[in-house]
Amino acid sequence: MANFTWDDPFHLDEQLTEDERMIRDAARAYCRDKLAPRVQEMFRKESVDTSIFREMGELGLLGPTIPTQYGGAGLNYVSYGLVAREIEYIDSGYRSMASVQSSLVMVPINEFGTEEQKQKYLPKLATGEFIGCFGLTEPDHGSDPGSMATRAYKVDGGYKLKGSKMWITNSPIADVFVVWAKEVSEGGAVGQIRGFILEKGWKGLTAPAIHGKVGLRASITGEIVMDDVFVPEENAFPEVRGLKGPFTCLNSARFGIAWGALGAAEFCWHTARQYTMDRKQFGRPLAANQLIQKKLADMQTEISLGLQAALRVGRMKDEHQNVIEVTSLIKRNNCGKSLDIARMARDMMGGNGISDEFGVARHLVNLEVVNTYEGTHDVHALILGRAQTGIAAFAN
Ligand code: TGC
Ligand code: FAD
Repeated sequence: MANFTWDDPFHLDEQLTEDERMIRDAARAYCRDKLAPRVQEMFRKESVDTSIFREMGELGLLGPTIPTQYGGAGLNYVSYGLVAREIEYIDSGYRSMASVQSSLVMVPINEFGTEEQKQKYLPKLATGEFIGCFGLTEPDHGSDPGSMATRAYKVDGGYKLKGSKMWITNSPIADVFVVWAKEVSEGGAVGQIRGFILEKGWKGLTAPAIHGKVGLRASITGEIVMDDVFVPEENAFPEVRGLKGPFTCLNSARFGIAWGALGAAEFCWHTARQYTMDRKQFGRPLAANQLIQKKLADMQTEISLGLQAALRVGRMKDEHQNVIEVTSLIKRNNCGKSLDIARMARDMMGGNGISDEFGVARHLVNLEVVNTYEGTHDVHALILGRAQTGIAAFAN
């Protein structure tokens, strides 16, 4: 009879292929050896280390699902999820840097780009020579991107982009900007949402940083301000129209986040377990108390169930099944449960839980962000509510 493995009760490891395990192990070694030693300082100083993109690029961690002919690693979605989990075990900010590059910049260029766009941008994004960002959210339009105010005015030879994007991961350090705007015809009619690739240094394009974030401080966030930026026709995605464009990217990123958040939760669980076994109060380990063991059991249960669900969705994605709603289900549940777990772990560590030396409080504030971006916890509930009732509660 197989033994019970406390940190892998469903033997997830055995459900992976040898290649998937190898990729997971390579990502784990890099993250624990190279990323972990840097994170506390980066988080304290709210500073970003751009060399991380190159390091990840060398290991094939950027654009893992992108075909090898464009510099990607050509891996499956389960591998992408496993990598996200390893990165976020260290910090959600590092996973954000990687998932924006992979899912929100490389995926749309690969899915919707012309051959020239793919050749020009994907290989350099894969190595980390180019850093990418994705502009959908605006100051006045977050959960409701369909109401966006950014416009792409049709002009001779291309478009003039006017508007601003808010809360954009990587934007102050980005070389490549995937931006979504509503097309306006030469006659002035406002049309559908379209996607554009902008480059750093273009006239009228700026990306000021947003300072003072209390979470995700090891990842830089900024605005994208477009003051009549001329974008040549060859930098527009030719075919895709409407929200399907940006949402296709979000399907991939939300899937990665569902795995990543559990990586952060695992760190909190492992740390709280060790801490409560080592620390004695009332003459015995904290872990000897029933209340503590109940919390550890809750953490173990939610993480193990969440990982099984994420693996199942990964297999469905790799079989090209439609997983839009089920991606909302795991993004919402895994982020919400991970946030609960980080709060519980923080509490179990008493005053030390407040110190950034132990990493749990950092994960806690990071997970507040992760629970909000890529569709808030409640917005995903509304997506699922619509899918089971046929009634869209967010719209009239
Ligand atoms: P709705 O009527 O639902 O859909 C409009 C059109 O889009 C299509 N569609 C999808 N296509 C592909 N994948 C999906 N997941 C799709 N969801 C919808 C849909 O079929 C329809 O197509 P068509 O052809 O009929 O026009 O649109 P709505 O405006 O009613 O949407 C409402 C809602 C709540 C579902 C949606 O707006 C939403 O998901 N809001 C959340 C916004 C969001 O997630 N923003 C994320 C910004 S990026 C980010 O946060 C990056 S953080 C990065 C990091 O650091 O990791
Ligand atoms: P709002 O939409 O104003 O929502 C506020 C509250 O109202 C939430 O609780 C929400 O659930 C609730 N709410 C909204 N509508 C409804 C409704 N109909 N019914 C019930 N409740 C509702 N965006 C990008 O485009 N690219 C990025 O790279 C990016 N990176 C980010 C990085 C960070 C650090 C952060 C914080 C955000 C980032 N975002 C990015 C933006 C993120 O996607 C948005 O913050 C998120 O979608 C929520 O939008 P909002 O902040 O405008 O909140």
